[in-house]
Amino acid sequence: MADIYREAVESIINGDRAAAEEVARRALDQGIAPGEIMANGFVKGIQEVGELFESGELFLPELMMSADAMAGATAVTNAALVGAAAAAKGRIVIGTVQGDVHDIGKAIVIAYLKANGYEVTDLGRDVPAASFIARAKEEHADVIGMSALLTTTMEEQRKVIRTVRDEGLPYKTVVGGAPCTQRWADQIGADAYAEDASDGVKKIDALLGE
Ligand code: B1M
Repeated sequence: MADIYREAVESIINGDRAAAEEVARRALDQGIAPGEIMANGFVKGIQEVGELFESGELFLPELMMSADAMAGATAVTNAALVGAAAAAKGRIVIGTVQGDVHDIGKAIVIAYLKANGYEVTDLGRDVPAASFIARAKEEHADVIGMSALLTTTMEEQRKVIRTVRDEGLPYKTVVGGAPCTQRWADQIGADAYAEDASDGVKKIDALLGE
């Protein structure tokens, strides 16, 4: 089984979308859970890519190819998750904050939420604070989820939370993304911090009393 995880890592490092999709399908055929092949394979691959990018051993075009391969693998594994849902447990609006286009992690979080019985509205990426609020009102949301992958865009999460508080809106707020921490969530007054997709489900279940 370790071999297939290594293949998954390599498909991402090589930026090979076709290989990533093929490995994802093969893993699922072998009975490996979507979350397992993601965590032990593809996510490790994209983390390695991030480190290579940071150290200057890999450049933006290659990073983009790796991101594309990751999107391919995520689409295959997410499709295997969706459909396991029971009745809707609550309504979530979720997006990547303004100035930030990273959305691979958000796609995984959405798939987990749907698979665990939540109705999810994906606001996309580069979402202004005002749009989070407007869509939460429109959708009668229970929870606003905000993803931020850049230290420069994390502040956007605070803007949304401040509006919720200042206007006395009824939404619970959850923040996530690589630079976020429980400490950050406490600092900006978020109701919860989610480390990864399954933690997101756990935290939202707890917030909504599920
Ligand atoms: Co960018 N990028 N990137 N990037 N990128 C990072 C984030 C970086 C850490 C890389 C590095 O230097 N090591 C760095 C940020 C540094 C910093 O802020 N301190 C960086 C940079 C600098 C940039 C650019 C500025 C590069 C440039 O242009 N010079 C640029 C910014 C563009 C912008 O947003 N304005 C940029 C661009 C890109 C691509 C477009 C090429 C691509 C994104 C493609 C896409 O998403 N469609 C990309 C990628 C792929 C990465 C890395 C390598 C991988 C991110 C990822 O997909 N991780 C990343 C390095 C890293 O994170 N180690 C990096 C896998 C994913 C499964 O994890 O997103 O953390 P993650 O999601 C997890 C949890 O965090 C959590 O659950 C998810 C699933 O388990 N979670 C939530 C996330 N959101 C949640 C919301 C919730 C709950 C949980 O709400 C309820």
